[in-house]
Amino acid sequence: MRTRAAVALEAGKPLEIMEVNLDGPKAGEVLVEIKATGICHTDEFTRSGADPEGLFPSILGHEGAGIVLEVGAGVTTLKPGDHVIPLYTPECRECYSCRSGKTNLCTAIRGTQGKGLMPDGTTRFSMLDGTPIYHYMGCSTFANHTVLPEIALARVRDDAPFDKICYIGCGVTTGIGAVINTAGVEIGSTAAVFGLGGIGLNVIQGLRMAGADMIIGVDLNDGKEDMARKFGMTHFVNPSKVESVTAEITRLTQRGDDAIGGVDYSFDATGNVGVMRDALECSHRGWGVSVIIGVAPAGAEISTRPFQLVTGRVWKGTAFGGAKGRSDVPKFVDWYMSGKIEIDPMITHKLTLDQINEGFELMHQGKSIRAVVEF
Ligand code: NAD
Ligand code: AHE
Ligand code: ZN
Repeated sequence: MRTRAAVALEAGKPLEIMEVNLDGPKAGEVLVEIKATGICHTDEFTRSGADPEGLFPSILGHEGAGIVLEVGAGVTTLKPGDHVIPLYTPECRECYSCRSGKTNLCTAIRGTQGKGLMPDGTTRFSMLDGTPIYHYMGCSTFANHTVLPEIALARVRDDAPFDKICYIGCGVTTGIGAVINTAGVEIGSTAAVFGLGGIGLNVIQGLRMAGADMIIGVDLNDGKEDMARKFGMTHFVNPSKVESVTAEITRLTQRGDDAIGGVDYSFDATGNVGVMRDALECSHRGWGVSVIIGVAPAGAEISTRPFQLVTGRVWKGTAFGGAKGRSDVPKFVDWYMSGKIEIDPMITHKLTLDQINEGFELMHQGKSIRAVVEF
């Protein structure tokens, strides 16, 4: 079939909207009509050329929602008409990683996924002249239709709006999951969140759900403060307006019986390795846990004095908030539908596929939280 897609032809160039060829689903695969997709900073990371795994030409996008149109041979858990959310972290429930119960990082298809291919080592997308187009994160949601492995689709309830639940495909689950699954934040905790964008706001939402007392938000953009306060942020620090962000957070968290100060939990949602260091070093001596969510450019490395870890701080990372996609994503959708979590205010812009590059510009200008493309 043919479908319309935004194609990343070259690193650093705007996406180009065009008709592309899409082959039907092979065994174990599913054809999905994408109804809506968010634009996550990771799409920008890859579009820009900063992703060491970036491939071109490719169809980016990994935060989508849609409807199953057709299933390939052997698919048993999905049927045409089912509403689904694509999963860049699949859940096969059979590989060594899934069986371990210790991680959400299913390894069944990670090798081919990182090469922009379906599990059989081929691509379903091509240009009208026959040039193959790579898949992205196994999802390629910047296309009106896409093909995914069955294990990379979460079936969700039929009454949930696509233009909101697409965000559960990455940002919502990553932010809330980082708090609940990765950090395991307890009631009464203190926390700092670096980067108040599409992920950081969901970390804040997760911290409020977990019962944190003090939630310090950190962002270079003062324009992010109001929205973050609506989601539960109690204090705001703009690092460009203080001498040292770690000293400021230490000062805010010192109490009568604790002259040391520092947060119980911190989160990096910027992708900046200097910020990751600050996030670790503002966590409390003896027990502070710092979670890296941000994705850093090729070649970037983190550093700190080992003494920071010797004295009890723990550095962790999280992918997709530690969530197991097929098991957990339907629950996130239920939480949204019952009002337990909020999504609507974070979807600040709605665009058509033809306007998708405006979504990237809004992100750069710091004007959007999530721009969602509706097909
Ligand atoms: P975003 O662009 O919406 O938000 C980033 C925020 O960080 C912005 O508000 C920006 O002003 C702020 N910021 C940038 N540099 C800063 C600095 N030096 N100090 C303080 N604030 C700063 O991006 P997003 O969609 O929220 O994504 C955030 C990061 O998380 C990206 O690196 C993205 O690739 C990554 N990410 C990781 C996962 C995962 O599973 N680990 C999932 C989704 C996104
Ligand atoms: N390709 C990059 C890594 C990018 C990365 O870390 N991706 C996250 C999800 S970001 C979603 O917005 C992830 O899931 N990582 C686990 C994995 O297996 O990719 C690089 O640096 O090579
Ligand atoms: Zn993402």
